[in-house]
Formats: sequence, C-alpha cells, structure tokens
Amino acid sequence: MNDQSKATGSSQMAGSDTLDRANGNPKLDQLDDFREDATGEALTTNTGTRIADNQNSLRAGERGPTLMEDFIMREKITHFDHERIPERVVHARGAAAHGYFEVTDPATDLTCASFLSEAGKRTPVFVRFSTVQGPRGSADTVRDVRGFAVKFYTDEGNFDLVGNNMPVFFIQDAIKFPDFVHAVKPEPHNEIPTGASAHDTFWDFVSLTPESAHMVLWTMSDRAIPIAYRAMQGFGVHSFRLVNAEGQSKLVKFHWRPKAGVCSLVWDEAQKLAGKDPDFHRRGLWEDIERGLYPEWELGLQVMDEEDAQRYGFDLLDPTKLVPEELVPVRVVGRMVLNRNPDNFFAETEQSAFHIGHIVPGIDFSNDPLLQGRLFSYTDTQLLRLGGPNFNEIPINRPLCPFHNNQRDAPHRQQINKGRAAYEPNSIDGNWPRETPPAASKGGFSSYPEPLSGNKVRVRSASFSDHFSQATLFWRSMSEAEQQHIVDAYSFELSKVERSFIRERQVKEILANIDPLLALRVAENLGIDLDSTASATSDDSAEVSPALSQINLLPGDISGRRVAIMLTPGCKADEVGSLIKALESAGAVAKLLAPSVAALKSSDGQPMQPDGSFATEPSITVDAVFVPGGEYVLKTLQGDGVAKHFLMEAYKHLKPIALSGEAAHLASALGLEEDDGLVTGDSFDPLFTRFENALKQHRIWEREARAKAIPA
Ligand code: HDE
Repeated sequence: MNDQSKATGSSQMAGSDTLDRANGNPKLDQLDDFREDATGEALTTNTGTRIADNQNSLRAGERGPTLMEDFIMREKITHFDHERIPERVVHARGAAAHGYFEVTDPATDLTCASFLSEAGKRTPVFVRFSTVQGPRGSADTVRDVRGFAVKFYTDEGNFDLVGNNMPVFFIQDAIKFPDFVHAVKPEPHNEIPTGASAHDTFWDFVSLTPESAHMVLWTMSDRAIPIAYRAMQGFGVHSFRLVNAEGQSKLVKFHWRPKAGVCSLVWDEAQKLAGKDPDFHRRGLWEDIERGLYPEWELGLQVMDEEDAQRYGFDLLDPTKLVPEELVPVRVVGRMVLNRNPDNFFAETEQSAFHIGHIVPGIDFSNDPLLQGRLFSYTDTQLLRLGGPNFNEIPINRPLCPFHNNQRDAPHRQQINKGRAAYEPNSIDGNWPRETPPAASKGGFSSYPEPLSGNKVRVRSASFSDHFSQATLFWRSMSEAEQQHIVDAYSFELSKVERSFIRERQVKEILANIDPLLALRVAENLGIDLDSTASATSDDSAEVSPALSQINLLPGDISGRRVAIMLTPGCKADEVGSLIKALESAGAVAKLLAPSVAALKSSDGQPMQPDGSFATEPSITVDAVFVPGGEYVLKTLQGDGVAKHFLMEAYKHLKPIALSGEAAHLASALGLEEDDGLVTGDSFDPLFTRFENALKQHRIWEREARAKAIPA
C-alpha cells in the first residue's frame, strides 16, 4: 500500500465502528501490515524494558531540569544521533526493488554458472538504480548517468552485476576515477551545483581528457534524462569472461533490455520535475510495483572470442568502447522482473553493498584496467560506509545459499560462531569447512588460467588511443531530434561554464573531432568563432548503428504509460468509463485529475473522485492527456490558468493530447495546432485509436520546432 492509499484508508476509517474507542486508533485487525513485528506488543527500550511514558523526559519537578538518570531518553536520542551512515561517495541517490531473474535460454555452452543453467530457473534479485553526481537528497531527474546494480542471490553465492544505463565510461584507467569524480561533483569552495555537470570543473576535466569524449556525448544525449527506471537499458560496461564446464572462456558484454522500451524526458520537463517532484523516478518505480505493473528486462549477452579482442578496430578491454549490436548481436538468455518494494529504505536500499568482485563459478574478469581498479574499490568503500568487514552479514547483503568460513569477530558481528577451530587445516572439527575442488557442477571457484606475461609498466596500450571514432558513430546514429537535443545539451551546459577557454577547448578540441557540424552548431550557440571548420560538413558515408537510437527502441505498446484524464463538472461519465477501461486493458495507468481533489458531478449526476488536481499532478508527471467532452468543459478549463498551463505544457513537451467532443475547441482557444498527436473527435473509438497510436510513438517529434514558441 503506498502512502497515498494508506492515508485514504485511515481517513475512511475515521468515525466508523472500526475505531478502537478507547484511543481513537483503528482496531488491530484493521491495520496494514507494516508493523507486524510490533503490532500488539509493548514499547520497550533496546534491552526490553517496557516503557510507561514516551511523552515526557524525567524531570526534577514539573518545571525543573531534565535528569541524567533518564536512561530511556538518553538511549533513544543516542540512537537517533547515530542514525545516518556516510552516503555513497558516488551513486548516493538511489532507489531499489526486489524481484527475480528467470532463465529463458540456458547458457550452458558459455558458462557453468548454475543461475544460467536451466530454462525456467529463478534466482531472487535486488536491484538498485541511482544517479552519480548528487547527494542522497538530490533530485531524480537531473542530467546524469544512471547506476543499474543487480544483486543475484544465486544458489552458488551472490553475483553482483554493477552496471550503468550507458554502455561506456568516462575514463579508461581506474587511477583517474578520483580525478573524474572530483571534477564532476559540486565544486569544493561552495558545494554548487547539486546534481549537475554544468559547471567549470567538469568541463575543464573532460575537455582535457579526450578519452571521455564518447561517454560525455552519451550524457549529453536523451539517455541521461530517462523517463523512468523501467525505461532504461542497462550495461555491464566492461568485457567480462564466461567460462563453461569444459574450462573454455569467452569475453562477454552484459545487456539489460527494458520491456517498456527506452524513453526519455525532454529537458524542460526534467528540470521542472527536479523541483516539482524530485522523487519522480523512485515514486514511479514504487507505484508501478504496488500497482502490479512490474518493470521487466531481458538479459542479453554479446559473446566474443578472446582472439578477436582487437579485431573490431578497438580493444575489447577499453571501457570507453561499445560493441555495436550490428557487429555482434545480443543473445537473450533470461528475463528479470521487479515485483516487490523494499520494506525499509535504510535497511535494504541504503545498506545494500554491491561489489563487482562478487562473482560465482562460471563468471570471471577481463583485464579491463577500469574493472581491475573497481575490484579494489567496492569492498574498501563498504568498510567505511557500513562500519567494518561484517557488511555481508547485513540481511540485504547476505547470500541465500549457505556460507561458512573461518572469518571471525570485528564490529557488529551477527553470527554467533560455535566451536573452537576457527582455522584451516584443523583436526579438532574434522577440518570443516573444507575446500571444494573445481568441477563441472557445484565446484569451487577457480580463476580462468589466462596466460600472462609482460614487463611491469605504467602505460596505456596503443590499442586504447582512438577516442573519437565511436563518439562519431553514436552521433551519426542519432535521429534528427536526438541530434538537436545533444546540441541543446552541450550549449546549455557550456553556457553555464564561466571560463571561455574551457568552452572553446571543448568545442574546438573535442566536438570538432567528433563531428564538424556538431561543433559548428554548438559553437554558434556559444558565439565561438570556428572559422577553419565553418564550411565543414559531416561525413554522410560514416557508419551508423541503428541500435543506438532510442527511436528504434520503442516498445510498440502503451503499457505502463500514465494518462491524465482532465475531469470537469458535467463531463461525460460513459466516456470516462470507456477511457479508463481501454487504458487499463492496454496496461496503461489512468490518472483522474480535476481543478481540485474535491469530488465533482459527472453528466449522470454521480460523484466522480479525482486522484489529484492539475496543480498537484502537473502535466510533467504524465505521458499523455485526454480531455473528455462535457457541458462545462470549455468554461471550466478556459477559466482556469493552471488547467490551461497543464495543456499547453503537455503540448510543448510533445505529448499526445486527445480533446473529445466540446473540448476540441480548446485547441484553437489555446493556439495549439492539430497534428498526429493532437487529436480531436466526437466518437470515442476512433478517437482513442488515434490517441493510442500517438502514444505508442511516445512523443510527437514533428511538433518540436513549432512547440518552441510556447512559453516554458
Ligand atoms: Fe562505481 N563505485 N566505480 N562504477 N558504481 C561505487 O561503491 C568505482 C564504475 C557503479 O547502487 C562505489 O558502494 C571506481 C563503472 C554503480 O550501491 C565505489 C570506478 C560503473 C554504483 C565505486 C567506478 C560503475 C557504483 C560508491 C572506476 C558502471 C552504485 C559506493 C574504476 C559499469 C552501486 C559504493 C549501488 C558505486 C567505485 C566506475 C557503476 C566508490 C573506483 C565503470 C551502479 O566503490
């Protein structure tokens, strides 16, 4: 039950027989199950002493000083004072959910990992999504990479696939990570900006670091402002290694493909949401799961032979490169469904500790130098954040399969280890727990015996030196609208950079190397003179990868889309009924909105209860708008500035809008030109079909140039 329905639930109960008359609270059997641990139980201290008074501290006289002796107050406040743990140094802002992974096509030819071995086999998962730059309390919708960390609780131990929603990274070597993070984080003198990369230190660093060009381009694209976690792809980024029962190894890239397709916000929406609903993504995830609209992804693998590591014109160990799907297709092996919200944010989401080094037999690492550095960092950071080496005993991190070893003690130890032999070999306890030799099935983990040789050096391989070809590929693969958004994003971000030499360096030394026209378009917006390249044109024969464009990644249905239904007094009850039914049967969410949350009377004289008002649920929180016909629809909406703004803003943000019956006049009254997405009509079925078709496209891109004239 979400907070909203909880609140409604209790207000409905007020004054009814369900009240416990003695104290005005709902009766025990009417309570939701959040406190099943303590419902009907006495309030006590942490050591179990029942508390008689939780309202007043112990005083010397009614108006006298508080006494040190008040162990109840001191215990309570001491615990409160220590409630926070250090937030994650990156990826601090996040939300998570439980679910399962199910094998659809076993990968036994590639790996002996048992969780990928049998069709239909299910493994519980916990998945945390995050932004990178902002602190715990920052907004969800900022321009940033999104973390996509999956913990598989397999029957052979935990496997953490700690990825992002973009397939490449900013740097090639872990030793540059602190520099990169210091540059992107809020600037140290004034801790500004929160949740944004539009500032001097970020652009200073990336303009001096050409290896970041490809990833920065991704972060200037629509991928950096996803509409929902459920609508993001996920990538393991590095090449990993899969090892089968015969000991054969392949390099592999992990892909998560969302069933909901890949869709984004528009920039104006993202910025407004950061203020009006900073919890937009976590709320969406939570509500979808509570509604039973479970987010779902396919897990895919791109499989490459090790001998081909440099065959593709780039190095498979270089994390600033992706493998185009046209070159190596993605083989789908399973699906992941998120179907349960956490019970407690802190205990689960905040205390979850992901680690790229949590792997199981059948999976192994490559020599990607970024991956290698991460193998050190993730345990190290938990020691500080979770206060010692026992963080894997915290319920959310604990494996579901048995685990035994001779590690003992340290802060916050949960297990009470029995016996005297905490060492191996031992003869006191029969030498248990013992090693398991590697074997085809249920064997112990053994590293792939990759032959290695070489001098001890600090060098970057020459095969890592092409920083621009794949950035060009990405740029060239975008649709016209996507390219325009990229130009707009660079122009916006660089306009916020105070130092002109940093802006110029980014345009002249980075963008010009990606594509001369990209550089030119951004330069024009910034007033930078690009004389030498002014006549430059893009190379139209350059390669493209259609799989990189979101336009090609739409789901083909409207499942999960949120549709605002603008109710007005006298609106046609039968039409609203048909609309809700049609949306629900397509898996979409109907949101009944009205001038206020007070019930209003529809055409049949019956009260209709809105879910929210135009002000509390602004158009930026929905994907499309439907205005049913009705006697007073024009009068009501035209006389309501918030409602007018709602419609105009939805139009500006390229959303499908249906104006039914009398409501059709709103188009001309508000100066909104009809197009494929602004549909009007008197008859419900054809109107809904046109509306649904427009919604399948998600946005009406052909409207974009025209919509610019509408005030933000
Ligand atoms: Fe991380 N990263 N990272 N990272 N990362 C952390 O671990 C680090 C990198 C990613 O939801 C930290 O527990 C280094 C790439 C995600 O809890 C820390 C390097 C990718 C999350 C850390 C990288 C990621 C983290 C901070 C360069 C995509 C959130 C708190 C060598 C493939 C996990 C923590 C969650 C979190 C270090 C680069 C993804 C400090 C040193 C590349 C999704 O350990």
